[in-house]
Amino acid sequence: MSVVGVDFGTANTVIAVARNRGVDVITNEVSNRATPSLVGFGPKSRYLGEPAKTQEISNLKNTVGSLKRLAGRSLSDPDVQIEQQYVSAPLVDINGQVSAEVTYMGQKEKYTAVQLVSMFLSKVKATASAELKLPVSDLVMSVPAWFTDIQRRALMDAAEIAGLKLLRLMNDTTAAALGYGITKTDLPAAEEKPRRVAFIDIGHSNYSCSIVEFKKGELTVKSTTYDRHFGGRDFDKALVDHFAAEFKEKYKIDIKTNPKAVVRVAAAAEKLKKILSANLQAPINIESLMNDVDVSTMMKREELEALVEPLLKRVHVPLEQALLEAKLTKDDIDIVELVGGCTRVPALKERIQKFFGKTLSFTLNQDEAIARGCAFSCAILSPVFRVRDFAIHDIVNYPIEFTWEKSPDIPDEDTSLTVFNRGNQMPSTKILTFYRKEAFNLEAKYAQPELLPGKTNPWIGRFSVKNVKADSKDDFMVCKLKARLNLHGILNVESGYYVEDMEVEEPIPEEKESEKKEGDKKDPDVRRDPVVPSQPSSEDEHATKRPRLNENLLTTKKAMETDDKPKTRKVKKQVRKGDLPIISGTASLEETAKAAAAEKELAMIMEDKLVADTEEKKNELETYIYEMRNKIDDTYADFASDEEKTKLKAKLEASEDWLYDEGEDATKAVYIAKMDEIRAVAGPIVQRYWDKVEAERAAQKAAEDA
Ligand code: ATP
Ligand code: K
Ligand code: MG
Repeated sequence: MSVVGVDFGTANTVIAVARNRGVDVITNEVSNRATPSLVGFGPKSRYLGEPAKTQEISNLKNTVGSLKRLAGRSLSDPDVQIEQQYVSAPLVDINGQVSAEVTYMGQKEKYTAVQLVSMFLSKVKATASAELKLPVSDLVMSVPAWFTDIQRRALMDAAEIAGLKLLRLMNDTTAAALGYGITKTDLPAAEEKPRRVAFIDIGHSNYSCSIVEFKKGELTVKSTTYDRHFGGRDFDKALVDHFAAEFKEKYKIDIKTNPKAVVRVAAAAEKLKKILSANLQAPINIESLMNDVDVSTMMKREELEALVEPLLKRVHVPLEQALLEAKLTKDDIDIVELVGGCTRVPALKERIQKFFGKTLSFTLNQDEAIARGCAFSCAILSPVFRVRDFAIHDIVNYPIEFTWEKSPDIPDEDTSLTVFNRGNQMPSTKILTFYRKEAFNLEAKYAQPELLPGKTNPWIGRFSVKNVKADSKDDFMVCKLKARLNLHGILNVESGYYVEDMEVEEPIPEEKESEKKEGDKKDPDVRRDPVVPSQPSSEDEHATKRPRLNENLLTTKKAMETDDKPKTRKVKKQVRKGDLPIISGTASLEETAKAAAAEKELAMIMEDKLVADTEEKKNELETYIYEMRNKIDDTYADFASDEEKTKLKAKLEASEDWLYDEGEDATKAVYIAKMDEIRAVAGPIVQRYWDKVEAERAAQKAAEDA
């Protein structure tokens, strides 16, 4: 079984795998340690990753990037309109989901962002599988901490469609923190002051900061803040705008009227930007940019910094907010760790360093830290690896509330409750208690829509609780619902049950008075306040353990612990009497839709494979023709009669002519057949040659043995 971690970036995706000796980042088919997060469509097959990048400029209309930022969004969202500036294929709508319209195999097709992500993840799967020489299924993938429920569900669906099992969607900076902590042997002990590290990730589109406390064997995220539109691409765009104006004046060309020219300038601008991270000035030259005009100019680092000054002015904002929410000051931060490609920009480093007033740390590989953290997380969650236990306490970024219809029987009942607050621990389970006499519905939604990206709909899900009825005395059924913000940061009402008050005998606890009080508090006067979030988050499972169910387990365990006959007492307890079925409606795809998409994806994979195999057979044939032509008058010259030589040469020539004419675009079977035709002529000659080689070898061995 495979253990894989994936940093699915806006620009680049990095894949790490856990193997016996540790965690390694793997290379793709062209030996790169990062793969462009791009999907392209061609006349015969798709281009996934590297080939999509190679084809990009000649195939702009059919190439889609920004994949992760599109998944789970709607076309009308202003954020998606921003994204369209960076995506060369036209974005369209399918049933409320942003999609791209492309030409694939000569047909106009529309694919949802979820499908596009699953196409890319198929490629990730193939890359990892080729490297590991194993089928790949389990993985952990990272997302920006600000991703909402619907975005996270979209990525889960995409992974499933690609035949992957996502064990955890992990926040980017938390993954970096795990990679940092799990390899450190000098973390403070439980009773010591924790080590506090600020992790700052600035990538292609996105900037996040997490303040994390480390102790031996655990990390606790204290705060995570972000600027959702801050990254390398903003630098590139500032440069493109600058050069567009310069070229207009200097060369009288308007690149903004020519999409291909814009993309070429953007690619050159990105290169220039990288050079300016290490040099004070650099040239930019593009041949025949448009209208046969060659362009050439210089830029100084300080000029670039002036161009992005509006961005640089915002650097401190997430940092300040992170400290505020963690209730810490700059002096409390022991270490500032930078990750993400854009943190190589000297102006950003300077501003961050100045903000914290301390030397920055780069102990993590900036490009690989997040993928490595994900691979460690996958190893922790996977049964195949034994990993040092490391608990991960992440936090809730958006408060979530439940709302419900007022019960006709409880006139003064509230109809909403915020159950998860920003800064609460995540994952976490809360038990909600309702008093009802009939089936009821509740809805979950984000309590503060203004915190959400763009114009995200705050709705999360609708949950219908069935089989609820009054008891024989026409009294309320006590319904308990388990609301869980899970390892992925996705909310579900996972199960429901009902309880009855019963008198049970239980041992009198000798110690832990405080715990007893907590327990007593758990069920206050519920008639007035029908929804009681119980289970303090400190009791919740953490990442290193399998989901562990609580409350009820606790009671049964106590009831069973009667072996050593401790003193007991009679107490009134709520005892679980039966299950309540729950029907959930969420933003996840329906099973049937997912299955249909998975089937479609599989068919496209087969199509791609057939095209690749055909190409391979064609190349084999071409190589074989050249090889035979060279060898027939050389290596094989003494093993063929003149007549045979003439016949083979004629066959080779005919085959070559065919290959460059009608054979240019044949099927796999036809290439194989052509190869067999030549082999039929060449076979006896080659055989004679090998017989001779073998005879010589045998003779030599006999001489040696004698
Ligand atoms: P995101 O995290 O925003 O989704 P990502 O993970 O794909 O995106 P990274 O791979 O961390 O992003 O970083 C890519 C960005 O870093 C690109 O904009 C790239 O141009 C920029 N970058 C890489 N190296 C340098 C450098 N030496 N100087 C300046 N910028 C750089
Ligand atoms: K990345
Ligand atoms: Mg990134």
